[in-house]
Amino acid sequence: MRVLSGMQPSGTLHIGNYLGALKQWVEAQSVDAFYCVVDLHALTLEIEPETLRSQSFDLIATFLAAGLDPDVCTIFLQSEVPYHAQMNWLLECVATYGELSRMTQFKEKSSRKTGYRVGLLTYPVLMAGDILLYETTEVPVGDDQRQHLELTRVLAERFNNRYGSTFVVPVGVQPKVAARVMDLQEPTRKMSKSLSSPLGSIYVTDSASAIDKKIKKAVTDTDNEVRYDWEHKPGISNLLDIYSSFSNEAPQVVAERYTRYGDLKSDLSALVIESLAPLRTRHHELMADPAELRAVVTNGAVKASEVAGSVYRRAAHAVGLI
Ligand code: ATP
Ligand code: LTN
Repeated sequence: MRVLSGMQPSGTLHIGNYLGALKQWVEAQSVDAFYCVVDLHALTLEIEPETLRSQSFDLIATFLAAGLDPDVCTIFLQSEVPYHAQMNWLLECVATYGELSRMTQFKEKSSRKTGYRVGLLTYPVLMAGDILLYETTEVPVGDDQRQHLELTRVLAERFNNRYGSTFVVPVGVQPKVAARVMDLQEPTRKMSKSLSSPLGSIYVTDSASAIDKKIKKAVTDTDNEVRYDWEHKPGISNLLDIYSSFSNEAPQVVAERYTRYGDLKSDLSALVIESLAPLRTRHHELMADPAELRAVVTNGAVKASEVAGSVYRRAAHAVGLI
C-alpha cells in the first residue's frame, strides 16, 4: 500500500480537516506514506506572500503536532519537489477543458469572483500529478475530494491507454464517520477554512473556552430528541459524528446515551477540548523552532524526489520527450 495526501496552507485547520483527513493520515503513516503541504495549490486564490510562507510553516507544525512522525513517513512541501509542476504539464495535455470546467469546486470558487485565475481551473490536474507521481494506491481525503479523485483515475487510465502502462490507478479513502463535518451554524454546509461563519468552525488550535462556546451555540432543532438522522436532524447528527470520531464509537451508540441536547453538548465540548489539548500544546512548541520544521521538509523533499523523479521520467519518456 502506498499512501499520499496533501493539504493547502490556506489557514488554520478546523476539525473537519482533522477528522476527515489528518487523523486518517496519522493512522496510515508508514515508510510508504507521503504527506505534502500543497503550497502551489494555495496560489490559485489571492494570498499575501508572507501569509503563504507563515501558513506553510504553521501547517507543517500542525502535521507534526497531530502525530505525523518524520522518521516514519515523508513530509514535504510540494513546491520543493519540481516534478509536481512538470507532471502537471504532462497531465494538462491529457485533460480536457470540458471535464475541468465541470468540477464542483471550480464552479463554486470561480463564481465568487470575476477574473479568476487559470490555476483555479487546472487545480485538479496538479492534484492528479501529486498523487500519480508516488505510485499511490490510497488517498485519504474528506468527502469533498471524491470528484477530484475520480478525475485523477480517469486521467491515469487515459494516459495508460494512450501511452502504455505508466501510472498506478489510485482509490480515495474516506473515514466511516466525519468524512464531511458540517458548519456548526449552518449544518447543511460543510465546515470550511475560507467560507465559515465565525462560530461555525472549530479550529484545532482554538482555546478551551472558544471550543466550548462554539459547541454550546451550535444550531440544532426544536424537537429535543437525540437521534442520528442526517435527513431530519443535521445539526444533532453532525455533533454525534464529531463525538463518534473523537471517541471511536458508532454515532448511534453515542446517541443512545443522551436524552437532552445540553448534556450531549457539554460532554462533546469536554471530549473535543481534551482530545485537542496535546495537539495545541505541541503546535505551540514546534512553532518556536522554525529550524526544526525547515529540516523536516528539506529532508522530506529529498526522499519524495527519489520516488517522484523516477515516475516523472517514466511518464516523460512515454509521451516522447528525449
Ligand atoms: P477551503 O474551504 O479553503 O477550500 P477546506 O477547509 O476545504 O479549505 P482543504 O485544504 O481543501 O480544506 O482540505 C484538506 C483536507 O480536509 C481534504 O482532505 C478535505 O477533503 C478535508 N476536509 C475539508 N473540509 C472538510 C470537512 N468539512 N469535513 C471533512 N473533511 C474535510
Ligand atoms: N485538492 C485538495 C488538496 C490536494 C490534495 C492533493 C489532496 C492537493 N493535492 C493530493 C490529496 C492528494 C483539497 O483541496 N483539499
